[in-house]
Amino acid sequence: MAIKLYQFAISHYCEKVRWALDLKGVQYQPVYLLPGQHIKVVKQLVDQSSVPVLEHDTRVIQGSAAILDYLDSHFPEPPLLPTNPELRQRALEWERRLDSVAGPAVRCYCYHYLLQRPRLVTPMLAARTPFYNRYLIRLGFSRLEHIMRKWMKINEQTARTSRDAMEQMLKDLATAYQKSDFLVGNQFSRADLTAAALFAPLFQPEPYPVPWPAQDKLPEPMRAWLAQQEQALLPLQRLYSQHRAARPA
Ligand SMILES: N[C@@H](CCC(=O)N[C@@H](CS)C(=O)NCC(=O)O)C(=O)O
Repeated sequence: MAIKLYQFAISHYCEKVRWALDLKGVQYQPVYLLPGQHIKVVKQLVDQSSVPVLEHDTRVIQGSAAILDYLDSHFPEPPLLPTNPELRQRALEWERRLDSVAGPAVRCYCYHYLLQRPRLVTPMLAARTPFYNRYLIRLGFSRLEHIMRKWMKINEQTARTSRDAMEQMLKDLATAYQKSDFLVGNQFSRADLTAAALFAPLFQPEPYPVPWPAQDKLPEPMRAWLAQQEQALLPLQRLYSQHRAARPA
């Protein structure tokens, strides 16, 4: 049976898994879901509704870190972790911190501003799903915005705390990348992959399958803050261009 990845095109946790699959050259069938409509589909596979979810034969794995573990054990080349146990531990610690702090902060901050621009965010939310979903979203946009803000606790205050959390994390990453090309040891690992994938919405790389908005269309506070972060995002952009293999045709 083919490997299926249930996902949102826009989700940076899903991008983490897409990247790992592409890096390992694993062929898979992407199942792009529309936020909201995904619940019914995903809950047929697992109890919780969050994506990414990987289905392989009879196995269903939910959550980007668990999926990376699974991929490394079933498709070992190239490995996503160093062989040295201490370095492995350090890579996993980076990943845990990035998953729990950077992931939610990037999402909260970006949605806070993008939801103020329905025309920009609608094609991003509906990316890779049937074209009529764009009209569905536009028709029910205010309700969708309300649900998303309530569910993910997105408001002016949480956008500010998310911005501070991202700044701290980007400082720590910049310090690490000044010392070495990689977060752990002397090879690319899932720590680097996680950092670059979770911050990718801030530098909008080309292989990420959403129509990124032009910078000059973004709300001014977001545009100004992104301009300030340009330097700090460079090491992550470099990782992206050097290690993000394109999806096999
Ligand atoms: N820690 C999880 C986070 C996954 C997550 O937050 N997924 C979001 C999209 S970015 C989601 O599916 N939200 C909708 C839901 O939970 O139903 C992971 O690493 O996969």
